[in-house]
Amino acid sequence: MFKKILSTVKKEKTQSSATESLEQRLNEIPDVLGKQEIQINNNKLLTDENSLKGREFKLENNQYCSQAVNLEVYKVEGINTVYYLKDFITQRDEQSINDEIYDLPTKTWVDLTYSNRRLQKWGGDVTQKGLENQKSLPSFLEALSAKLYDSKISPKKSNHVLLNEYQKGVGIMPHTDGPLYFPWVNSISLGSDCIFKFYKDMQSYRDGIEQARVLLEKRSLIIFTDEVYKEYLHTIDDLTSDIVLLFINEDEGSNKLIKVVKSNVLNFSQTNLKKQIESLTLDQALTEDILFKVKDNPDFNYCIEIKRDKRISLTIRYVPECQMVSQN
Ligand SMILES: O=C(O)CCC(=O)C(=O)O
Repeated sequence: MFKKILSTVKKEKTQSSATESLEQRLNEIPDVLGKQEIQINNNKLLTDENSLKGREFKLENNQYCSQAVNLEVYKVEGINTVYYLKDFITQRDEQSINDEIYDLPTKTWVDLTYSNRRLQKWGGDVTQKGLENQKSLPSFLEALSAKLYDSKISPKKSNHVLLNEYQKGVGIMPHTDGPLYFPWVNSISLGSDCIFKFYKDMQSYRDGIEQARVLLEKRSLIIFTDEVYKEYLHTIDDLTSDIVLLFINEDEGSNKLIKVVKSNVLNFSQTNLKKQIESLTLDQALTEDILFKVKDNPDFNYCIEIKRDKRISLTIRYVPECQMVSQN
């Protein structure tokens, strides 16, 4: 088990399979977002509007509903304009949203030919001219868009959602979301945790110099905006598990509750994982194979392996509507 983790760590250092196939993927897709949109349009995404009518969807109330949310509280330390909100939706909501997604007519899924990932696009077509063929969102997505706007988390009422379904082991290549969206992404994770990485540019990605690593737990919301939206690339590696590295103060003793001093994921202190780990003693965590020793690393002495599962992300954004061109 330990050997396996070490080899995963090594694999991560060499940037894994995402890098191996990157050149090939980039040659295939000069403009990632553009290609994605073309792919969708070519598939003539036909939504059975009638099947969506009359469905009412209500989210459960939680801490993000009662009053205006002060986003600064959720800022990820160490990178500007990235915010992490754990448990943005409840477990029951996660299940109901999942049910809604798989109740949708199957023709709403678009298989991406260049990736083992499929997606649904809701709200209309994102074009150079803005949002065309605008359609209202299905009730469950409208409820999420409203929750983000009503809680003052999102400055715009989102009108567009990309729903990505990742099988275990599948990620997304490094990309920016491009200039067609308002530069503010709300992304909700369902079904699985994963590590989300930011790179300053493609050269940094090629050189393996990452800017930030953020753990996205299921039911969480990540927001990125401004410079990080416009300039940085974001990506999820094609891995079946993610490794979170930790530095734990061993002087505390092995039968005292764990205290994590630092981690390689910037938002560690904001996660449920921190709570879970720090409710255990070092002895417990080691004997239960929750924590593993890391050798020969001056910065981190333990790690956790988080197995991936099938994951769905909801990328909820605002696209400015088409400008009306005067006929005169
Ligand atoms: O799965 C995610 O969280 C990210 C999705 C994404 O990057 C995108 O839709 O552009």
